[in-house]
Amino acid sequence: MSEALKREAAARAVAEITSGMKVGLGTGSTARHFVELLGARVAQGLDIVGVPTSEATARQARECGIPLSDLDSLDRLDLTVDGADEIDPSLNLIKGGGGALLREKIVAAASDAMIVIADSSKIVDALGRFPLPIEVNRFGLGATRHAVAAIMKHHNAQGELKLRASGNGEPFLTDGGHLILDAFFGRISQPEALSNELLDIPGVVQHGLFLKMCREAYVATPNGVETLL
Ligand code: ABF
Repeated sequence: MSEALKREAAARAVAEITSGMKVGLGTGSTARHFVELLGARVAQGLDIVGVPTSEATARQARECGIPLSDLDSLDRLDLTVDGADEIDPSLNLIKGGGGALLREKIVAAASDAMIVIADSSKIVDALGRFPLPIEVNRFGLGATRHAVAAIMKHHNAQGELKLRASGNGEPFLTDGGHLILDAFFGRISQPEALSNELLDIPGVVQHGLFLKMCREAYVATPNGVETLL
């Protein structure tokens, strides 16, 4: 989908931001548009503070002149605006294709509301076509991988479990210094059970299923931006 559509979804979300708000700033190419457009509003006098969900977003937000804070100084945020890799009809999400899922989930959970911005390619009937990112500790990787594979089998996963690599072939490292396993399910029929089972594995730091966290999604189509509730 085109950058223009992502930008339209982002612009719809920027219209929700008013002075005085504490705003979680998402990560990814759609969220980049949001941060850029928000920065333009700040330059015009919008008085907000942003909490970034990644080092990349923090850098961009600083360049755009958005005042930043963190969840040590602020307990709660009004709103987080972020992208997603998949959105199901209940607004459950897969996130983490960009590798920022842990901070994205911490920031979204500390927010009174989460708005997702996306183009219509992210809409699915059921989650799982996009590989589920699972952030894991480096220690005990083999045992964690074995435990995740067993859960995948139990959930009838149709594909493999892969350690994510970065461009140079080395393992991808998250901002928190963890690794990511990408789990190809094909279709996730019991997302809540899967979420709980994954979080029961000691080496799993967090996973990319965002269940019942998204209040609404602004989805850009060639015919305009639709709001999904
Ligand atoms: C973040 O960026 C991630 O959770 C998700 O993986 C990704 C979506 O990226 P894009 O907007 O570039 O498709 O929101």
